[in-house]
Amino acid sequence: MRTPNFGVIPNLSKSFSREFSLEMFRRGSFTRQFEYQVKHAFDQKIFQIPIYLCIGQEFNPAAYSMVLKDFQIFAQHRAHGIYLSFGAPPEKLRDELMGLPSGCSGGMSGSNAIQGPEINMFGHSGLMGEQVPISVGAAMASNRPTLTVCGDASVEEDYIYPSLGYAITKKLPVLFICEDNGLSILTKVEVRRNWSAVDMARSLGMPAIEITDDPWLIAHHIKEKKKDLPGFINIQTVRNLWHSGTGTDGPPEWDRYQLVKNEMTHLGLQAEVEQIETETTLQAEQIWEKQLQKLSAK
Ligand SMILES: Cc1ncc(C[n+]2csc(CCOP(=O)(O)OP(=O)(O)O)c2C)c(N)n1
Ligand SMILES: [Mg+2]
Repeated sequence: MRTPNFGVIPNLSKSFSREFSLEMFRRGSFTRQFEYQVKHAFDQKIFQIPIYLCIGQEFNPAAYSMVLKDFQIFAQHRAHGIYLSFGAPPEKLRDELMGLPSGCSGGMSGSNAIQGPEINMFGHSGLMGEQVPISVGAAMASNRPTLTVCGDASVEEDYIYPSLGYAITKKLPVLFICEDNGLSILTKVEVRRNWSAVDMARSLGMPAIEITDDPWLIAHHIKEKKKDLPGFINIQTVRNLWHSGTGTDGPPEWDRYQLVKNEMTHLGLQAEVEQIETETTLQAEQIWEKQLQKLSAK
């Protein structure tokens, strides 16, 4: 069952330092504001490529980035938040979306195949789930800790099962995360399958858990899992906008952004949250304004 409380541990946020919560909030908030700028530019027809926004899911990568250091990263098409949270240059993502040679993939990939060498983030080809076997191969070749993120639909691809099986057989240092927004474009997960990704991973002997997208909960479980990899986490999360583009089909199942703000208030950090929101909004606006002004001056 999908719920914003799946697996929640009461008062967990209190076990993290104030600095941790503030920095995690800053990362999620900046991603959200950056994505709003992308939406704005797209709606103004500044560029007309397919875009895959992560609004609603922005605290997942914020949480990963707080607890994973020096991991190589393999993600799929909805990866702006991973790129930004781990600290790759936002200007290069902006330029990528605008098709400029200064973009993170030389302006050739657009939104769905971004890479960030600065954070060891590898690009994606657009073939759903291909990052999973590739990441397993990369982990085997390098023995480097590896973060592999896929969606609830890409986890259904037939190359995922043997990849997870190989990773557990060879004890490869891979953390697999399935960002389960319950949707493959528009098709709901319950229409597509009657099995769970966690059961699939467990059937191979892979330690696996299912949780909601509370960022403290994610950080807590990643901290545990990374001590003994490989491991698998299925995160129930909510995509607020369309699969591709900026539209919406109505209110989201739950509003994680607001729930996180409520939790920050419980932690006594309301004033800091307001300040961070002001700062990240301004930061994202300035990043986009600069390039848009340059373009209009041409
Ligand atoms: C092998 C393959 N089949 C189909 C597609 C078309 N396609 C692109 S994204 C997508 C849905 C992806 O869903 P999910 O993995 O859950 O990620 P989400 O978009 O929900 O974040 C589909 C069907 C594709 N890119 N590759
Ligand atoms: Mg999905």
